[in-house]
Amino acid sequence: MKKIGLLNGPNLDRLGKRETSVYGTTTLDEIVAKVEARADHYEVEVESFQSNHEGELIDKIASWADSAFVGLIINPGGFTHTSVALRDAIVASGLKAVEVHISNIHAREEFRQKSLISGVCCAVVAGMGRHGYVSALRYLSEEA
Ligand code: CA2
Repeated sequence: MKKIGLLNGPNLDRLGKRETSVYGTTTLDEIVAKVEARADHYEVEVESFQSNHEGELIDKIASWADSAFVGLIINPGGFTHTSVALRDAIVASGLKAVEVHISNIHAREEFRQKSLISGVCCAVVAGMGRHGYVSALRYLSEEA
């Protein structure tokens, strides 16, 4: 069975608790549960990991690459706009990656409109809320 990693970066563990007007009321646990349920339907295996620490996210990408994962769904959170290291980790992993943002980063502050991650992903979903994760899963389950 294809293995796909679901990676969420800093502060996404706070989803549904604060800033609900921007990020909605769905918690990260609910998003992960939804993705896992769809994974059964698409007959792929999903492993989820969230961290507020850049190095832990990088280590997880490398460990998934070493464990024969084929795809990566990544919401890098604030690291989207700052992390060359995370970008390099995605390239080094060889994983087919889809970048997901809950909000439409292109309709927000100027500093959010630039992603260091998009250029090393095969697709980007922004502004679809929790649905973006499920769309990314569907794509990777067929294409990765
Ligand atoms: O729209 C997205 O998914 C973001 O990746 C979310 C990041 C933000 O830095 C990116 O520019 C866009 C921030 C996630 C923080 O989420 C919170 C949720 C609840 C309370 C506080 C933060």
